[in-house]
Amino acid sequence: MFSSKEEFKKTFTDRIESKGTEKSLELAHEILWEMTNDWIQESWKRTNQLYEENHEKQLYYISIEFLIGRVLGQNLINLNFYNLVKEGLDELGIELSEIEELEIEPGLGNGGLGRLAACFMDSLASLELPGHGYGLRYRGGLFTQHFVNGNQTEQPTNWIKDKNNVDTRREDLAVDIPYYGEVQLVMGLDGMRTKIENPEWVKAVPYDIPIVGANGGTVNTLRLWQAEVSNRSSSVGKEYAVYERETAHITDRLYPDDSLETGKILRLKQQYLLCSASLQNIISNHKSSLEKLPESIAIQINDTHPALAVPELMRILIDDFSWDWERAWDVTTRTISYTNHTILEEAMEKWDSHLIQSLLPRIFLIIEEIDRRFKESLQNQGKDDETLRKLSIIEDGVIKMAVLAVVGSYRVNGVAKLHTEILKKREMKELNEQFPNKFHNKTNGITHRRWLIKANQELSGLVTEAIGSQWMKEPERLSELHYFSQNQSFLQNFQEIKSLKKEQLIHHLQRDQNIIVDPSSIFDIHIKRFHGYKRQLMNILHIQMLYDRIKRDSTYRPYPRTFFFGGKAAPSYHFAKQVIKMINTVATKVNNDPLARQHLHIVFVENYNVTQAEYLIPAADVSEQISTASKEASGTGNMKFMMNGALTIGTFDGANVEIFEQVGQENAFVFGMRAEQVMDYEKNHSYNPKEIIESDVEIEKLMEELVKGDWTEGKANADFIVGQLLHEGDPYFVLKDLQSYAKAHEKILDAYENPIKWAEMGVENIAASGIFSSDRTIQQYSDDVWHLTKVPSIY
Ligand code: C3B
Repeated sequence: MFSSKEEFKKTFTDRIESKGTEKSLELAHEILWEMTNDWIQESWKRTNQLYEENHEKQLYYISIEFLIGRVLGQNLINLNFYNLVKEGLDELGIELSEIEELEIEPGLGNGGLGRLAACFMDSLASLELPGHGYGLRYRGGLFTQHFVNGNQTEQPTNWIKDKNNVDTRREDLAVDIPYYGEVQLVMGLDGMRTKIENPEWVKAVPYDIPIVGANGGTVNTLRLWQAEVSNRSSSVGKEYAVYERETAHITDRLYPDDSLETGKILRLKQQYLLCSASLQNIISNHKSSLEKLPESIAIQINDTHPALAVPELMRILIDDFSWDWERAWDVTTRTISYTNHTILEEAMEKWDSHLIQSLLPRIFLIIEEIDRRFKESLQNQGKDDETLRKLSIIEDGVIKMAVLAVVGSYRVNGVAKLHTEILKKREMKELNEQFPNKFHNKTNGITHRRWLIKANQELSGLVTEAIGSQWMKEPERLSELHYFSQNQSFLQNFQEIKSLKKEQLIHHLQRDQNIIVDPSSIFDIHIKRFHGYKRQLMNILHIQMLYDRIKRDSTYRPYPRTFFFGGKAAPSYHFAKQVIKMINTVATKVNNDPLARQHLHIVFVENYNVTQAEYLIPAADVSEQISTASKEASGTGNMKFMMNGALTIGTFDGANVEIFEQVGQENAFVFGMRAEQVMDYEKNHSYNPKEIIESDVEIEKLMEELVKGDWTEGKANADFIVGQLLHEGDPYFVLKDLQSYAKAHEKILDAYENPIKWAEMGVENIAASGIFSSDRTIQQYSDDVWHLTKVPSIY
């Protein structure tokens, strides 16, 4: 972009002047955005040219969510221009961080699954691998959260502006998607074919976002589809205004629930639009060598939301290219692979057959045929009825998307070792036995470029000072920090940076929410979506126990702690919303109690998102990863905290298990039941929370207070929480693990008494975190599943 700071400053000021408008931060933002974009466009063109010339295998990652976060700062980091630009702007009296604050992050994801997809995009480009994303361009994104009387309210996030948008419209690549209509058999030159009569057409228009890899050489594409009216639909079977409204609705919002399958027609329309538009686009680029499709492309489906890619690819090959079934099936099942992200029963997608049959009649026929042929082959193998039932794609009028995805893909993976084992041994046991080599593990990762190099530039600088900069390319080299865990001056610098990041967070919160936090307190942070299994409830119950103890026991005066919460609840998830309400109520009580407030402070960060995470994670001393064992498929926040030197308090769940394995249990605070125990209790229905309450005076007292309404505002909130813990049988084992959790917290306080030792443990965490870079994950996918070849960029 510019070879020196002076050159940058000159270009920047020239461009500002040439606008001839009043100087403002907004104008500075606009100009910096344009300058960065100019540079990116060139690399983008060059990357695409290289891919075309080299005919390298391309990966297409289809995902209903891409939670990319703010873009400008990350692009400057990846282009290696961040410091130069920052210093240049400084000299012109402009704060780069303030420019960055003007960007509204596109909320195109709910949580872990969407953020994982974004990390993967960054790693693909940074490893110079030809991998692109396909997603949807939700106009209102995920909702913005506010608290009113402690209750969550939701508003759309309007991230799309008039100018300087992250994406570029590609009208030339728009495609039409048919919904409804009737399937007709027609006679073609080469035999019978099907055709959909009188469908309702919807136009899918792509918007492209450049994905800038490390050093700016490779720029891949994230293509997001937007639904619009199609001019093929001049006569639809309904009033045109209704058609217009319904069409615009399709990509209006992201479904705000990532843990509950909703079965709504609009969601199905979204899923099909994503799959059909993406596949039409992919096939139009590869139609000259369809036979070789599995050699020239790989398609990864991120969870089952894009599982309609399987029948859609079949449809295209059979109906549009006149292939026979066997040939189409062979190519489809060698092209598509699938990642499973959950074993929660309620999140497993199931679609009512009638719904698919009416909205997507041709797709329905193909799914039926896939199911029929699969069942036939199982019968020929002599499978019993029970196995047949479990393996059927369509059962009792319901289409099981996970089974469709497994049957239709060549490889299937879980996202952490424990999760993959549970899939293979329990949830998908029969499928695993049927396809013994299909299942494999790919433990999730996070991009260290956003979560360390960008979010914590100070720590990143310290690491480089100590071990050189090679770790940025090979993050596993962070292990060299191990030798610095005994180096006093390194430890001291680490502590100073932690304090600085706390100050930055405090400043941010003060500005955003007018909250004042004690920088010398322990920052204990629990940020993620609100869900029963993630057990925010256990955290707040523990704080109530601490409060009681402080009030009761005049010798108990623990070191001050600030407990941070952040996260959204799905608008229809009553349990999660009740827990949010209770946390806010408890916060008011504890924060306003003069005695307790000296030791405990509760901060609920409003509207938790990627931007907030970038403030919170580097400032953390303690990372809360306390899900009910067996429920969290992997978790990725756990990795981000570790990489920033926070210590984990956590259960043996998801990727926590591997984190403890890497860093050693002596450098973490491990507690609670194991997955096996939880699953046994569930199987035998043998957990009774009343036994815990009766045998533990502290918990008994806590329950009495809850029943009395000491911790809630209004009876409904109290009744609900008590009802969950007592009458609903405490489904997430909150009371069961509560004392073991409290003990782990005691250990945290003991450890914090020795600041040097604490810092040492933090450094050990950073040193052990390299393996959790998504560069490692992506390399493993590439080696084992996609078989991509690096395309070195020339610049
Ligand atoms: C999440 C899981 O809950 C996390 O454990 C996991 O780390 C991430 O996916 C990424 O693999 N998940 C999600 O965010 N949304 C879903 N629908 C299912 C899983």
